[in-house]
Amino acid sequence: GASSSSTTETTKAPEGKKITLGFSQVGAESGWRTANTQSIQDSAKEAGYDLKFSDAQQKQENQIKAIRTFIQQKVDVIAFSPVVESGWDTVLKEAKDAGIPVILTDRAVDSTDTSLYETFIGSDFVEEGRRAGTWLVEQFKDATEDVNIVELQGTTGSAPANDRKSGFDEIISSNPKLKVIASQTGDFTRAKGKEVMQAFLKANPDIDVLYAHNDDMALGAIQAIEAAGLKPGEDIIIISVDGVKDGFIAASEGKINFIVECNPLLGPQLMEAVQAVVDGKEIEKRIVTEEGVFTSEDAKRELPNRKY
Ligand code: GZL
Repeated sequence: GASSSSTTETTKAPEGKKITLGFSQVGAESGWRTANTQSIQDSAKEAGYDLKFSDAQQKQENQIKAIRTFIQQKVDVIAFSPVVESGWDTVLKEAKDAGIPVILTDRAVDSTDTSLYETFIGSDFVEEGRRAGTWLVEQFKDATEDVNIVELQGTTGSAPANDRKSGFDEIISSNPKLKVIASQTGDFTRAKGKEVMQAFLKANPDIDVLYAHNDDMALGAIQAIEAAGLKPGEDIIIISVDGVKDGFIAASEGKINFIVECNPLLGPQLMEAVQAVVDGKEIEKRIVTEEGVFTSEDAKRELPNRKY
C-alpha cells in the first residue's frame, strides 16, 4: 500500500482543530465495498481528517446507532452509504437538530425532505440498469424464440437493487421475447449468488441469460453454472455490474460477457464535499460518478489498468 507521507499537512478546521468525519459504511459484502472503504480511508488520511469509521454488517439498525454515536461525539460532518433507501428521516432530523451536516455517498435515501443532507455522491443506478438492458437488446435483436433471463438482485430495498432492476426492465420491455423468468435477491454476496443460481438452475431447465446486479453474485453464480456442467458466457450469457478485479478477470476469460462499471472510488469527491461543507461553501445537491461499460474483449485489454 501507499506509504503514509509523514509530511501530510493537516487541513485547517475552524479554531485550527482537525476536521472530524464520522462515516457509517454498509458492510464488507463485496469487492466493490472493499475498494470503496479503502478509497474513503485513504482520502481521509490524505486530507488530514480524523475519520471515525463504522462497519454496519449490512444492518440498518447498526448504521442508525453509528450516526447517533457520531452526533454524541459532535463530529464536524457525518457521511454514510445507506444500506436501504427507507427509514432514515428520524435519525437524519436528529443530526440536523444537532447542527451536524450529513453527506450521502454511494446509495440514496427516499426522504422527501432533501434538507436532511447536503449532497448525494454516487452512481446513477437506473442508467447502469439501462446500459445492461441496451447491450442485451442489441445481442438478441434477431431472436426468433423467447430469451429466458434470470436476475440476481442486490440487497432488498437498496437503491442499487431497485434502480438497476427498473432501468433494465425499462429497456428490455422494447422486445417482448426478452423474458425475466426468475428474479431474486442474492444480497450482493458470492455465497448467496451461488445459492440462488443453484435454485434457478434446478427450477428452470432452459436459462439463456443471467443479469447479476454485481460481480460478486455473478462470480458465485458462475460456480453454480459450472457445477451444473454448463459453460458461463456461452450456454448462459452473463451481464454484471461493478467491474472489480475478479469481475474483469472472469470477463477476460469470456465467463462474463458484459460489465457495467460502478465506480467505488468516491473518497476524493467525499473529502472535497466535506471541506466545502465545513467552509460553508455551496455544493451541488447531486454529484454523479463517471463510469463506463466493458465487453469481454474490452476487459481483456483493460485488465492491466484496473486499480481495484
Ligand atoms: C453500488 C453499491 C453496491 C455494489 C455492490 O454503488 O452500493 O453495493 O454494486 C455493493 O457490489 O455491495
